[in-house]
Amino acid sequence: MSETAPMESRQAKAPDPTSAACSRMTFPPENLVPDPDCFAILSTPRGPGAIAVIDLIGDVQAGLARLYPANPPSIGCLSHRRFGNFDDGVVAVLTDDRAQLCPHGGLAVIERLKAWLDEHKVGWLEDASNMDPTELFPEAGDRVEAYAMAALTRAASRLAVPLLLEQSTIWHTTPPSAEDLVRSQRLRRLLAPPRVVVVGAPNAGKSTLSNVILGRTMAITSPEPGTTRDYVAARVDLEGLVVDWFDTPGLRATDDPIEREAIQLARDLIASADVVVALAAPGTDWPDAGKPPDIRVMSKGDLGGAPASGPADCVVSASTGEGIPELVRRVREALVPEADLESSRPWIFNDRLYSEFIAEHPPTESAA
Ligand SMILES: Nc1nc2c(ncn2[C@@H]2O[C@H](COP(=O)(O)OP(=O)(O)O)[C@@H](O)[C@H]2O)c(=O)[nH]1
Ligand SMILES: [Mg+2]
Repeated sequence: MSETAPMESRQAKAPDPTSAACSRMTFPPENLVPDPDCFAILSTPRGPGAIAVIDLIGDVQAGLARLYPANPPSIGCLSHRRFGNFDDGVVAVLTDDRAQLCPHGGLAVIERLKAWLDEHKVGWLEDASNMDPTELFPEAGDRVEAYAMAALTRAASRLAVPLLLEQSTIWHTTPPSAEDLVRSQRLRRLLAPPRVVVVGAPNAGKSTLSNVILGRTMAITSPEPGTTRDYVAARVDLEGLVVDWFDTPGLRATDDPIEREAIQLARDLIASADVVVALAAPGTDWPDAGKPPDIRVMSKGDLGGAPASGPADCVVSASTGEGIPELVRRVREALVPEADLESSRPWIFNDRLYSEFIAEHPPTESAA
């Protein structure tokens, strides 16, 4: 890659000093150590990856001059650079207060990079959630877009992407109001994965069903009741909605102290669940989950019959795959209804943004 290739995108717009966004800008951000003049923020998720993106903010030119004293990269340039003696990658200087370092991804490289930045007095912001998104995304056209871009970097579900991209337009044409709060809260499940907890008696088929939904072996299944001794969790994409899926030990009375503790953990999990899926095999009872389940599923549908104590919402067979797409659809609908996704009303995806909006646009007497 050329040392002097011009930047093609992400050029910051000239700040409008009269805009609300400008008047609220603070640097360094509150609650953060103000010593260094330049800070780094990891903008890609912490974990293995091909490339990581680290944003530099503050007096970026001063920071880069310390990192590359012989030939500091200049504004508007993309260049291929060494990071200390441990990695190489791309440095993009967007403006005098904004640059990006793109080393190889992975925890070891990031840890080395952190130490290298520290040696050169570039601060590390562990948590960027206190920061004003207009500082992190100077290319955003307005505050709603800046907040939406910040949310996009963390959103778990791909269904969040089109919704976040249209919020700036929607907020301007249809101001958000209290009537949008409940739907907005459900839609936040697209940002942070909600919890789906599967409960049922031992041998109901919870682990077999969970394995089919996850497409891999997450829990040992066996005809021996009590095989799953602790709950097991995995993150799974249910056709665009990412959830944390929990398989639990069978709920039953037991004298085994370890199993009792595991069942108590499962009960705590049920209390914190966004959706509880109760499973009962043909001829068996629904489990006592401590609260009414959101979806009642008869398992082992290939065996025929019906649950002993009341009808099921749907029937699945982990053996034949029957009913699994319908169960996935029901879980999705219970968490984020299709109507929420299709709504053309604003999504209040961030509380701070909404508070600022209300402060600037107080409800009028007639609307109140
Ligand atoms: N016929 C049939 N058997 C199943 C089905 N799902 C699970 N089983 C069997 O039921 C037993 C208990 O299953 P498991 O998933 O370990 O139950 P758990 O205790 O609820 O986790 C195992 O022998 C499974 O092979 C199914 O859909 N059809
Ligand atoms: Mg099990």
